[in-house]
Amino acid sequence: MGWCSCYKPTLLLIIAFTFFISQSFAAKFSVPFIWPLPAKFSFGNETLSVDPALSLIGTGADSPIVKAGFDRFKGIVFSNGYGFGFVTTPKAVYAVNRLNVVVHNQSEELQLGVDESYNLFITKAIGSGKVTIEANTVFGALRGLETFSQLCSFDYSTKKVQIYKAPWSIRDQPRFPFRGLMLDTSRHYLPVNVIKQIIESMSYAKLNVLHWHIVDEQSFPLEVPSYPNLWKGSYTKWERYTIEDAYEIVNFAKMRGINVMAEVDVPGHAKSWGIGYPDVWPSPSCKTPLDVSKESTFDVLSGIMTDMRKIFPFELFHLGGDEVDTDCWTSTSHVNKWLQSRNMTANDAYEYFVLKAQHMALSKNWTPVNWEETFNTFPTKLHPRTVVHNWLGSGVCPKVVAKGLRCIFSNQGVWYLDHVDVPWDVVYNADPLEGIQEASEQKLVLGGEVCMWGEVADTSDVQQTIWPRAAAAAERLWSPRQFTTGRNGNLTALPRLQYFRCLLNRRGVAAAPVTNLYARTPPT
Ligand code: CP6
Repeated sequence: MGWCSCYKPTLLLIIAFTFFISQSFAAKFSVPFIWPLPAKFSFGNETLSVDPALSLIGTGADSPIVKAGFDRFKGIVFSNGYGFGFVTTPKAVYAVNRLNVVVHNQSEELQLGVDESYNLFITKAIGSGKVTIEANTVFGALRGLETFSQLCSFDYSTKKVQIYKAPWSIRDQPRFPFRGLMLDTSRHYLPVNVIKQIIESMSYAKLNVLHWHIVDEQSFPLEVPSYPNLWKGSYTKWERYTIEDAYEIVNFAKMRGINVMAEVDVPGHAKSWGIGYPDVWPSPSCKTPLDVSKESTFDVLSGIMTDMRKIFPFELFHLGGDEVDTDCWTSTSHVNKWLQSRNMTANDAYEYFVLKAQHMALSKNWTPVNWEETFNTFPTKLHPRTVVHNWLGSGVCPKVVAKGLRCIFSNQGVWYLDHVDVPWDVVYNADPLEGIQEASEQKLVLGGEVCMWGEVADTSDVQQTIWPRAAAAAERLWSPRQFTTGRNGNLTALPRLQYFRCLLNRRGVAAAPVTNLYARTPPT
């Protein structure tokens, strides 16, 4: 039996026995096959069939975003044989013919903290069924559609799409507003269509931020009209993103309720800028970090940001600031002279660069995000609106929020997907609120992000490196903590994640098996 046929859809019954010295304790609970698990759910014992001619009604039908989401839903759910017309014979009778989507606020503004809550009611009326999705925003409606799609499964004996265990009542909302996945298109170029496929798969797991680490030292693939030689730093002239490509990616993501957070990592990780503009290097023999002593370096940065601001409407913009080795600054004579004339140490200059970049981003009405080294090196100097992005271990977010700044959790030991030896449950059991007790401080943790660094993966294997482990983080970031922690989480997550991984496979996503047994110590 293959991995993908092990589990009957819809419901998992867990019976756990824990034996103590003189007493036995039994816990019994049922959990639906919905990933990530909704905040509140209840269900019954009826089976309802769904009409392949299902129509969308309600105020949601007025929204192009909801309508497009509904069409994607139908493409996924009714993918079994309907093109041949077997099932849509006039004799076939379906319980559910219409989907009523009620959206209270039609605004299509997608920003951090957008209301993604929804209610999903699947009821059995006399002789028929009724499905209602109710949401405050079109993006909440999309989340409800995703959940609905996971409750619909093709039944091979009746050749109908069925909803089991109706009536359903689901009231759902995310635990964190920022649920990210990072892609790195500098170490390996990823074609636009591949990025779109990854965005599409993110929507299945209700992830809502694509962190696009576009540029790094190895290549500069993005078109920047103000500095047209920058993308000469791409690997080849075919491994590039035009402005139109970037716009297309942002729009494709928005249609799925996903924001794109672009990154320009400065002053380290920027060597590729110098292929087109060698002046940004301290010298031709010492190329990183960017030359802090020249105003022209900041002109290039400003030009990049001005052009990118037109394509990236998300309020967060990532300025990097990680792994800055200042040796080239002190060893290059004109830069060293500049430091001395200003009575600055190399670390002062690192701070100067980061703060200048922050100021630029703020003046363009962006909120700056920086990797944690900036906070570790000059914690009190960062702008108060800064979002600190953790990666070095798990210690920094508690310190960041204690100082009143906001934090994103990406501990490299657990949430770096390029570390292929980290098993799914280590990803699953990490929690962004670890070590943070105060409610006021917990609110400053925006959420977390899994990072798919590009040194070790390209188009050939990026999806199976991301999935299913990114889904483990996605449930951590969406579902209530008590569902995912302790005995309940440990007992139900594995079979449900195996089911979700198969769902990804059915939808064409090359998700790997959940358990990489080679990463385990063998049983004794
Ligand atoms: N590139 C950039 C990287 C990494 C970082 N920044 C990185 C460092 C260590 C590991 C994985 C990735 N490749 N720009 C750190 C944020 Cl283990």
